[in-house]
Amino acid sequence: MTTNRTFTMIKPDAVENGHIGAILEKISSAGFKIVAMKYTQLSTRDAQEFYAIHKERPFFGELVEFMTRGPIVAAILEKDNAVEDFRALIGATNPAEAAEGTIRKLFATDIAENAVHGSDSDENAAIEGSFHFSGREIY
Ligand code: RTP
Ligand code: MG
Repeated sequence: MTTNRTFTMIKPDAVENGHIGAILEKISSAGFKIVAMKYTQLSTRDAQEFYAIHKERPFFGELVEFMTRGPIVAAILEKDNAVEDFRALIGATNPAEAAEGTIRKLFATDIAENAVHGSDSDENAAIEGSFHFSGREIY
């Protein structure tokens, strides 16, 4: 994966609340091209592995339970400066602190159920994209 890509998930809360279409529209309007996408559900093991970096945090159990409770949309997005620009588009982790117009401000419930994931570095974007997609699923 090259450095003009990032990885995202539309999380179970946003799927449950019917926001898939609106979130994809925001992503597309902001100039991101979808190069891979799937509708899927994480197993407990998947979520524990995906969020392994947070395994010592007090919210880890709650995070794994949340991320596995229903389907998600996983996607790889392409744009110049993708990682940084996508983090700006989604807004702060806590929607109460997220800027107006950001995806989390518009669609998140709270700091735990915050509608979307965005990779935090080029290295993690590559790791996370490969976690969900094989080379043949990326166009
Ligand atoms: P993400 O990885 O999902 O894009 O979110 P992020 O970088 O903005 O936040 P991070 O610190 O990586 O946390 C990962 C996810 O864990 C949940 N969380 N819950 N209850 C809490 O205090 C708490 N803090 C974080 C959120 O779902 C957060 O996005
Ligand atoms: Mg993070």
